Amino acid sequence: MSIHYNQVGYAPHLPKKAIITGKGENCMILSERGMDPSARKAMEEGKIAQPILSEPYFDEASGDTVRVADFSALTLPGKYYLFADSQSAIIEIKERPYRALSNALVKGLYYQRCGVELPETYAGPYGHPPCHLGKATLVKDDGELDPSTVIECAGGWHDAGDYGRYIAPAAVTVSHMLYAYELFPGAFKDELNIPESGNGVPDLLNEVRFELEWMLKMQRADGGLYHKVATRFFTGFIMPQDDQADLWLFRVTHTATGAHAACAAQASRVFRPFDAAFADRLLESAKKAWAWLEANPDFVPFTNPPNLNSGAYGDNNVEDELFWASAELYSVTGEGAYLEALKKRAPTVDISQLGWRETAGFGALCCLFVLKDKLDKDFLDSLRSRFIEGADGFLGLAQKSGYGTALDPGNYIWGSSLPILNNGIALICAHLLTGDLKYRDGALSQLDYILGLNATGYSFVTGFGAKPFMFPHHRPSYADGVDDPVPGLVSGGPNNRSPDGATKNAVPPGTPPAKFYLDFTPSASGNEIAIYWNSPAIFVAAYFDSL
Ligand code: 9MR
Ligand code: ZN
Repeated sequence: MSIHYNQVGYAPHLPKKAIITGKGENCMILSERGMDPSARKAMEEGKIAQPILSEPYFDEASGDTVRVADFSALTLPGKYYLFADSQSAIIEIKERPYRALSNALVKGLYYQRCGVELPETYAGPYGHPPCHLGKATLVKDDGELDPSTVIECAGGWHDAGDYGRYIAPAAVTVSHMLYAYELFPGAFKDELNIPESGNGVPDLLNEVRFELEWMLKMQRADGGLYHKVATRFFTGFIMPQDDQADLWLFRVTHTATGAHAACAAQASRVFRPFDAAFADRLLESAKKAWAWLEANPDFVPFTNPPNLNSGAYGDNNVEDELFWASAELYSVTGEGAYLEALKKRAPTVDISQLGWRETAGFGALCCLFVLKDKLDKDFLDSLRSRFIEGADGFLGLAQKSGYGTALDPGNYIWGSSLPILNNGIALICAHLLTGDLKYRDGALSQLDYILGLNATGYSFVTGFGAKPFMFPHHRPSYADGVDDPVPGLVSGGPNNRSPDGATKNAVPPGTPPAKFYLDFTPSASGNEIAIYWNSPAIFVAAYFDSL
């Protein structure tokens, strides 16, 4: 029997629920010592709502029989005991519970910065000297080096628990963050304590620019984007500055070039009011990337050359990147050729996806929010109804799940946090488009999930909640000599579909999908962190912070 709840806290005016896996006997809310005096008084007077307990329900993904304890009626800020079946959990209701979280998730990316020192002033005990400053040499498809191409490409964020830097995932990370900024700018202030803080630009944008400057370096003169830069093999669990192996550069790919074209065009739109020269550079770069794609219409998917093992980020379809790029480029240029490309591909792509592989959802956000007054009504109406249909599907998944999780039980893949949070983004956008609260509430359950309301009972954000995961598959967290992991990082989460050897050995066979998780460092398949797991969490947390 256990109680699962949002360990970071509940906002007074939003729905509140916890999950109880026992019978829920004597389910009640009691005052806690930290309670706000007005809440204590209200409780003494018997005015505070008690949870409404649902009937038992079998949750397929976890194998748990669960009851929902709904205490939405309780709105007074304070700390409380939620009590059931002789167990208790301390829940907190407070104003703006997700402010610190949303900031920390952006700061989490600061800690991933490569090619620069992270001084103690900004990084505290997690600082380190600069890393990966060497030039990168192109590797050919047969795995041999080509010394005729050597480039300087320092900067950007380490992708994940490894030290590779990859363009396609970088682009979607940036875009999640930029859409969060474009849709609710009020959530982002200048308070992250990063080197650029105080420069008059919101810190979210300062952090994003660090990645964009690196992406610009990864563009070849003809406009194509190199797929990635990494050492030949994943290094051991050492600090980044100790990773001295040569850097290898991987060939220009369609998917990297398409994702970059889209992301750079969007960034030019967002940065224009702050820095017109930077916006011009971004737009130039986006147009060049698009021109490369036009000049190279034969799509060649990327696979890793032999005898090396950094992340592949293989993707067999570039249509979604092209759709996305055409939307962003049309929004900043108004040129007919981009509109034509946008309309041509719109019917063929899955506009509900916002992942590193399937990206057409970003193009849909551009059409539905940025271009809404510039596209014809029929086109927009059809896109809008398809988008809402997708969100209805995600809401259906959440309603079928005992924990309210918007994921099919058969879909606990590597990085399950990504589809869960992306579905949260789609639900938020459906709410913004329709005003219907059912979508907002469905999205909130995805934030609850990440913060502990899930079958594992862990908060999947380092440093947040009563029981945060402690042992990410993250080289600096392991090697830095600090007990606590680097804060503000999101775990990939349960994955029974493609467990690595270490995880398979450690998790009993037959463990249900939503529990196929171990908080231990070797688990690359279930407990790594990644920049594009932080970024959708930034979107969702910042949205609920902005309400
Ligand atoms: O997030 C990626 C996931 O969708 C894939 O299934 C997995 C295996 O190919 O790779 C994940 O990405 C990893 C990347 O390849 C290398 N850096 C760490 C990433 C997160 O685990
Ligand atoms: Zn580095």
